[in-house]
Amino acid sequence: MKKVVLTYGTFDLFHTGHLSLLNRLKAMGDELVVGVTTDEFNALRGKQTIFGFVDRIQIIRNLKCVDLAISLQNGEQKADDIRRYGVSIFGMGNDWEGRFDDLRVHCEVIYLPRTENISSTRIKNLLEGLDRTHVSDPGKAPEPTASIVGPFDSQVARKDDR
Ligand code: C2G
Repeated sequence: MKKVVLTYGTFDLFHTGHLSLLNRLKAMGDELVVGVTTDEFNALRGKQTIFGFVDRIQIIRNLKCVDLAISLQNGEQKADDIRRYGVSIFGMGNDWEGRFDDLRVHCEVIYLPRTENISSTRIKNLLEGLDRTHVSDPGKAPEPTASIVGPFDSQVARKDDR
């Protein structure tokens, strides 16, 4: 039987931390289903994104490691999604450690280590600190882009080499 893995996220300003998490989750099963938060759900939980839902889900849908992208419209749909897609493993980054343990009655729940030093918030903060000079000469920026990219795991590197 196919092993289906499920995860959820906002995935604003998609970055290598997101990619690493999705690749590691895909490697744990045969199919990866990813739920992307809608703009309405984000508004309810006080989260504002740079990119809207349509752009965020397009990026997720087009990733090699993603088999199906769905919307996450509220906090209550998780058990239904697990049933609907025949999910064996529900996985999130460990900033969510313990927060989804109630789903253990439906499937295995795992929390994977987050990639250090990169996040959508950090990118937003970096962009806020840039002015015209930095945009035309990024080397002069107070925090060069390279410094916000965390260690790229070997699995992602291998996929890129193919
Ligand atoms: N992530 C990661 N490493 C980073 C940044 C994020 O592994 N450096 C992981 C997070 O732990 C999360 C996933 O990437 O599992 C998506 O992160 P966000 O886009 O920040 O999503 P979030 O707002 O945490 O949405 O109901 C659950 C929410 O939908 C989760």
